[in-house]
Order: sequence, then C-alpha cells, then structure tokens
Amino acid sequence: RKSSVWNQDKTIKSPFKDVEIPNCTLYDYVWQNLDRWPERTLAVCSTTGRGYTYEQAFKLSNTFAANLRKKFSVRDGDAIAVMLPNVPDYPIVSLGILEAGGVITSINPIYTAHEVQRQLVLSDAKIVVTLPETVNVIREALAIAKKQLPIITVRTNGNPAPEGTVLFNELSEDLSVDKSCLKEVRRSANDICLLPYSSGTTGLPKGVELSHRNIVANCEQINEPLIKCDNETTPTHQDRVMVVLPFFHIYAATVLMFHKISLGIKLVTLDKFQPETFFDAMVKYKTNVLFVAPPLVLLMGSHPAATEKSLQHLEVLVNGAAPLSGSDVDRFFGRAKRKLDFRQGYGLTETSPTVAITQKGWDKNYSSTGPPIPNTHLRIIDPNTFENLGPNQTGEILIKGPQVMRGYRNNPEANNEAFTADGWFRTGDLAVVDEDGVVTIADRLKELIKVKGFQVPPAELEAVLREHPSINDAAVVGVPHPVNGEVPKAFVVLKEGHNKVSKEISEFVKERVAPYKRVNDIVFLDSIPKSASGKILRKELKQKYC
Ligand code: 4UV
Repeated sequence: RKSSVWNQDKTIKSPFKDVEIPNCTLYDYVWQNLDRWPERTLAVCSTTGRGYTYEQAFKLSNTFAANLRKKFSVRDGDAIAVMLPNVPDYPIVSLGILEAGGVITSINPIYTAHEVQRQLVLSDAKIVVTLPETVNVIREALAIAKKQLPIITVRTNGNPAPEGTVLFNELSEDLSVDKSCLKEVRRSANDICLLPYSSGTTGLPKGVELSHRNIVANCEQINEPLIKCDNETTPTHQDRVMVVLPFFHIYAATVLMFHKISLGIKLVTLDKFQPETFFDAMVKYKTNVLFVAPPLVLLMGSHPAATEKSLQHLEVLVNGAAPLSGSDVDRFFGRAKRKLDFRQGYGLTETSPTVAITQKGWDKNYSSTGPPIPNTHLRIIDPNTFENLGPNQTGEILIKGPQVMRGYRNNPEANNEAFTADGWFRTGDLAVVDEDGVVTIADRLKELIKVKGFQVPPAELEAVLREHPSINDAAVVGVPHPVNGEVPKAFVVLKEGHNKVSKEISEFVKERVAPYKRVNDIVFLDSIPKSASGKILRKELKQKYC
C-alpha cells in the first residue's frame, strides 16, 4: 500500500484531517462546556475524599482570580509560581491564575530551595502558591535570591496557615470581593499562559513560553485520536481519570487537567504515591482511564497489589515520557488477566506536549508512539547534514505544528539552536518513521537524562558538582537503570591535594537537588574529555566507562 503521509520532499504529514483551532484563551476553552455538567465532580482527592463539582470549581477559581487582581495587584502577563502536589485544588488554582491574566510557572513540589530559587528568579514570579508544608523551602529559596514574595497556602488539613502567608480558601471563598476588576483582563490566544522549565537539548532548564493557542491547539489535536478512548462524557457517562502523574509536568497539565476538564471528566487526584493506596483508589473510584510513565507500567506488572480485582475498572492505559519495554506491558496485561486498550504518546514540554499518539486497537508494537496528531508535520533528518531521511531510516525528529512553543524566554541563543532557519523545532530525539507515518523513538541525541520520566539535565548536576570545594571539573551522563529507566553517573576531576570522597560529594549533591536527581555513582578522572570548542564529549565517557 502506497502511503500518503510522506510528501515528495520527505516531510511527513499527519494521517488525520486538520482540525480547526478555536481562537480563544485556554481559560475560555476549558470552561466551554461547563453548563452541560455543573453538578458533576471535577476533582476528588483519592485519600481524603475532598473534592469539587464543576460549578464549585468555576466559582472558586473566579473568586480567586478577582482576589489575585484586587489583593495582590496581579497584572496581565504576571508569572505566578505554583508549587503543589496533586491536590484537588490544583485545577482551581491554575484556572484562577489564567482568569486573572496571569502565567503559570509550575515547580516540582519536591524541589530543594536551591532549585526553587533559580526558577523564581528566572520566571520573575510575583506570587508563590504552595502547601503549608513547603513554605519553609520557598522562604529559604527567597532568602538565597534576596527576594520577598507573597505566599498563598493551600490547606489540605485543619492546620493553620504558617504565619505571614495567606490562605487560598480565604481568597477563593471570599464572597465580598468585587469582581469588576476581571473585566480589565486582556488576554488573547497569542499571549503566554504557561511557563514550564525544560533543559531542551542542552544546558540548564529554560523557561518554555507556551501560549493559550499552543495548549488549546494541543487539546483539539488529541481529541480526535484520544477522545474515543476517553469514551467522551455523555449525559449518562463520566470517565474517571486517575491523576498520578504530577500536574506540574506538562504531560499531566495539558493532557490530564486542561483537556479532561474541557470534556467534563472526573479527576481522581493522588498526592502521595504509595502502591497500596494507588490500587485501593483505583477500585474505590472505579477509575477507568490511567496515564502513566514507564516505571508505573513496571510496577503494575509486578506489585502484589496489582491484581485482576484492583485493575477491574481500568479500560485505557496511556504511557509516555520515556522509553517503554514491551514485555512490561505484557506482564501488566497478565496481572489484569485481560488485554486493555493500551496507548503510547510522545511529546515534549516544548510541544505543549503531544506530538504523536497511538490509536485504539493498537497492538502492533508497544514501543511505537503512533502517527503525528492532526496539524502536525514531521521530518527525520541526518543531524550532521540536515538532509531529510526517508521511511524506516533513523534520524533526528523535527516538528512543525500549532503546539510548538513560541520559544525559550529571553534566550535567543537557545532559540537559535532549537529552531532551524525555516522554523522546524529540533527535538534532540532520534526516531524512525515507517511508511504509514508511525513514529518509534529510537534514542536520545540530546544530553538530557530522564529518571522515571522526569528531566535531569546533566548541566544542572555539573554546576552543582563544580560548587563543591574539592572539585575542579565535572561531567554527568545517563546510564540505563532497570526501574528508573536511567540514572545519572558523574565524572569528577579533583583539585590538587583533595581526597576521593564520593560519599561526601553525594551528600553535597543530595542537599541541593530533588531526590530523583541524586548522584550515587561517581568516577574520578584526571581530566574530562572535551572537544576543541570546550564541549564535554559525553559519548566518549559513555563508551569508555558505562
Ligand atoms: O519535556 P519532557 O519532560 O516532556 C514529556 C512529555 C511526555 C508526553 C507528552 C504527551 C503525551 O501524550 C505523552 O504520552 C507523554 O516527557 O521530556 C521530553 C522528552 O521525553 C522523551 C523524549 O526524549 C522527549 O524529548 N519522551 C517523551 N515521550 C516519550 C519519550 C516516549 N513515548 N518514548 C520515549 N521517549
């Protein structure tokens, strides 16, 4: 069969018909169907049962938005940092920020003060929204940055708000606020709505400018391939999605939060991952759709609590964020004692995030990620010559589409590297595309390490290592790990007369980075191999020592 997705010039188009992208803000898009299901539950916490209906969430976020402008003087385009685990309030906080004209810059709630301060400074955040439990980390970060910012705390239990912070409830339930200030908000589809941080192909994390149109487009683009698996919410049916992937990451933000709320789906939130509570919640809330990253597929194929009974309601499983082994999927099916609708998506923070996803009935090859979603164009190039490659040839995957970011904030150099002269976005991933346009990710060309699907930029760890008083130079690469996918391995050059104390170096890193970025494997070298232009020769390190 002659394929029609490959063009003459060896660019690849989506097999799907183009979709029209509404010219509206993400806020208007998400609430467009509100009057169809005001009474339905929007989000519920799987551990406490605390939750909100669609109508309640709409009203609370609207009141929060008015107070952000009135009490905190939020102006159009102001960045607001959200550092929260998966609490049911997360969507209310997010939609309130958007309605107030703000930009959400989400921070991993397990970040250390060292990591938080960098993002607070770079994003120029005006306010931080967090849990009472993490106020101290924020305060420490602000002290390092020599900055002062208002802190809003989301209370998940009866504990009072830490002194000097404002309770989120008091802002979202405040019936006295005058909402006329919201009429002053001027946001259009081309304005930025999200500012997540990603290292891209190289270097330290950078602010990724995603517009309202980027995210609205991505929601519309995944409707066609994905909506069928969600059994679109009807007057008598509401899908229940388990939200175990973190909302702060773009995968859950777009695909689980904004997209699912636009469809009236119930979000069952899990704030702390423990296998037993996770499997109990799947049964209790009859969750039928689950989005995961590879370590969870592994767990669901091997944990004693993963049984036919605990998986009885599950209909659809979607994997993404890192390479998956097909045998893990088979083991999981073995536990469920049936075959489920299994999907795999591919995407990046820079692409809002979805680029490709498999369709219903997919059982060709679990490691492929399906064809490009509507309105998406791909190229596979030889990264050295930039020449377009053909079907079944491995090369770097380049993307064009309405979901591709505007660029990295204030970083022309990184943008120059990220885009070709004619506007194609370079992913830094190696992939193969077959005759039918089906994408399989083969490897990562970029230096980025992914631990459990989370970004671990080597440059970030190298900078931390170089701060150590005994270290002269450092390099970090990823090595395969059976559970986490990859883990970082460090190469260190000591200053003269200093001792090889790997334990002390590990401790030093531990204090400065989130647990999944910790380095336990350290090799001492006399020098780090570098190119003439000073670039670390990571391939050489991998070949020689890994
Ligand atoms: O920037 P980021 O942390 O973004 C993500 C996004 C994951 C998504 C997005 C849409 C989906 O529908 C979905 O299922 C998952 O993780 O990291 C981007 C890098 O992660 C690797 C690849 O190296 C990207 O450049 N990656 C993402 N998805 C896959 C993957 C995959 N399915 N297989 C292999 N690697």
